[in-house]
Amino acid sequence: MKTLITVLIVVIIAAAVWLFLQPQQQSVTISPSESTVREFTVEGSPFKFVPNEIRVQQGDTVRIVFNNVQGTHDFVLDAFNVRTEIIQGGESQTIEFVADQNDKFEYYCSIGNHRAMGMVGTLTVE
Ligand SMILES: [Cu+2]
Repeated sequence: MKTLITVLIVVIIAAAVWLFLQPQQQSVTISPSESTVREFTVEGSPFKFVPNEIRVQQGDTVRIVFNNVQGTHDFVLDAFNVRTEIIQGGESQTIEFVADQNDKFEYYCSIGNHRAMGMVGTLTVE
């Protein structure tokens, strides 16, 4: 009986600690109330991105759904350290980041010479 009570107390303390930690972890990442999520769908095909221009406000959370229409491609944005995996035509992958720098940034496909062939676009953070 004592063991059962001890186990119950430990479980309750663990749950309390867990509940206590949850909101803290959320507030450390980003404060969702202050950040607008902007979602864009970008299509990749030989050898272009559509659209090849994206505009957001500084502080926005940017979600990019990369739809690969044809070929083998990825979507890379070095400035924010995000990239999709290399995916095949018909596949899709989503990346998300906070646009915390104010400037123009190039996104591109890192496969072979695709970047030089025109698989580039500009993200403008205003
Ligand atoms: Cu490509």
